Amino acid sequence: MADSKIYTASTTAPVNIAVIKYWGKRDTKLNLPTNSSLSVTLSQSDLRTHTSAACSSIFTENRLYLNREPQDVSGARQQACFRELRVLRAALEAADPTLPKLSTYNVHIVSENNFPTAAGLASSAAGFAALVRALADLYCLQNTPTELSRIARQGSGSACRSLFGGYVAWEQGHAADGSDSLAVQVAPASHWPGMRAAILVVSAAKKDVSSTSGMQATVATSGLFRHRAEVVVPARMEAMKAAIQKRNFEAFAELTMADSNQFHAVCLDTLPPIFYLNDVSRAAIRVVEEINRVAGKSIAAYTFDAGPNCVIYYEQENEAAILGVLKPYTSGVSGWGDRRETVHARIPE
Ligand code: 2P0
Repeated sequence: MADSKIYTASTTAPVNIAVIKYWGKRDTKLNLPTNSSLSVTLSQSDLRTHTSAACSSIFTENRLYLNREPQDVSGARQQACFRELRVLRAALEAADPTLPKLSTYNVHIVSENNFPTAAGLASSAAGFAALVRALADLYCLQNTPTELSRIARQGSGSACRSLFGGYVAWEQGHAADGSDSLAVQVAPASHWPGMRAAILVVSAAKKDVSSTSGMQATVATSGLFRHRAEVVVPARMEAMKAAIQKRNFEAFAELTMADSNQFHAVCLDTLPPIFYLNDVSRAAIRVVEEINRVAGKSIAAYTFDAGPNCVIYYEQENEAAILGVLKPYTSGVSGWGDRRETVHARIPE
């Protein structure tokens, strides 16, 4: 009898915010980076994508909805994820002929972000991580998160880091087929229970220059970029891993701020120059620099991705002091989740 059952799986994937930034590809099809990167995964309750996947022999086409809007599933990134996951499922079906042939069915996917999409808050990272995790669950795959990171990376580079919680390195790898360009957990969130992140939402608008096109313009035109990828980042990756292992916040903060600043310097060194920071972003930098000057050491660290929104890392013991200083710049600071790991704060335009 024909199998007309609808198989389903649901999952969530969190946003990650890099403290050593990915910017530049050596292979644009496989999303192979020119340097390794390292991120902190934010609390699932704060910024995340929720994704449900279904497949059935009665579905006549693949479909994907993001925030209730139909999306194009014919793109190379989506197709790469579908193809790779189907290959893994087909191998299970070949080993056990009693399994339903899900690898031959079309899929329907429904995703919702609980934060602004494409505003420099790592929406593609959570989005592709959730897509890969949901399909892996639907297909009952037993692959490790590192194995799945090879697939999520092909959806969006930074997505490979969102398959883990805590502190995550994406090791750039050197193989031409990308088989060693994978994410690994450096430490779980529980390793540093006092770590917090506040997000100052400067703007929820979609960014002007996408990361994908911006980083390739940088690779093509920036001289500073080569020095960053070849000399600066390899040393910083090691220093950052050591800072995390030792829970050395000062070292963590100084590396984080330096790497954000160099990433934006490389953007400015691109032709035509790319501006992701705005006046409010620069005001946030000055506030954090002032907090650290008054404290006599780095107790807060700013970082900015491909957009003007500011993420500030700090330790719980300094929360009152830091959020108190930020308060004039924010409205509606609220606690999120049980660990109060992330605070959304809005800086007026
Ligand atoms: C990062 N960003 O490490 C850096 C810092 C933005 C600034 O990863 O083309 O959306 O999909 O591989 O992953 C943004 O780039 O780019 C990014 P694609 P992605 O988080």
